[in-house]
Amino acid sequence: MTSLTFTLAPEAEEEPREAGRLLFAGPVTFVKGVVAMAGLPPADRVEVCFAGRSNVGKSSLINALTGRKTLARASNTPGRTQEINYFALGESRYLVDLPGYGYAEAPVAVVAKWQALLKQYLAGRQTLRRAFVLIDSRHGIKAVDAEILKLLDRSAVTFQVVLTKVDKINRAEREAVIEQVKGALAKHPAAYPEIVVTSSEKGEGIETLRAIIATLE
Ligand SMILES: Nc1nc2c(ncn2[C@@H]2O[C@H](COP(=O)(O)OP(=O)(O)OP(=O)(O)O)[C@@H](O)[C@H]2O)c(=O)[nH]1
Ligand SMILES: [Mg+2]
Repeated sequence: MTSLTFTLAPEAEEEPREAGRLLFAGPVTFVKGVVAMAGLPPADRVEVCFAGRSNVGKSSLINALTGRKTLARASNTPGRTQEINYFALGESRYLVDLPGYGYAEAPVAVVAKWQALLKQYLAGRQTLRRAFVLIDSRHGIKAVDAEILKLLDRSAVTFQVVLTKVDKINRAEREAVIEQVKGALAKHPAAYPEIVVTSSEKGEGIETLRAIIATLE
């Protein structure tokens, strides 16, 4: 039963695909890195964020979407993004690169500070239209992810799962992780019913995601 509720996001139709292409071909600028809620820019436009465990590929996905290799800092060192980074897509949207959760190697006080900020942000940003929750396709949804999903449920923020790094797995593994995610999402009222499968490396799913972001109001 549950697996009927969730589907893979279909490829975008021509019109939203074109809207997405145009939006992301336009100017993209780094606005600021925020370390406290008071530093958030005015909530004056549609905002989407990219949340996920440390190293899942949030910054890489933003770079792939915008076609700019080094806009968001991506790295091999987990926990690299330690601020809430705001990027403006033209004048109409903010893309928000969040610090990763579930990263335990940094000093405890530092981790506690940025995890608290992450939670405040996810629960309290009025203009946040959708939280993309990135899940590494090699690992599926883990306990730390489920915790964030519960927070999003409580905050009534619609979230959409984006599987990352699918270039690293084979067909059978892909099907298995999709089934695992579908099952896990059934427990979450705030889950958007379509899962997006992506590879920032190969470009899979990027057009679809651009179209989704372009058509949010
Ligand atoms: N093969 C492959 N590697 C990827 C992909 N996306 C990201 N990576 C790699 O995964 C590592 C982490 O990527 P980041 O984009 O920095 O991850 P992040 O989620 O922003 O990490 P934090 O900011 O530390 O939370 C980097 O070495 C990337 O090159 C992908 O689609 N395919
Ligand atoms: Mg990052």
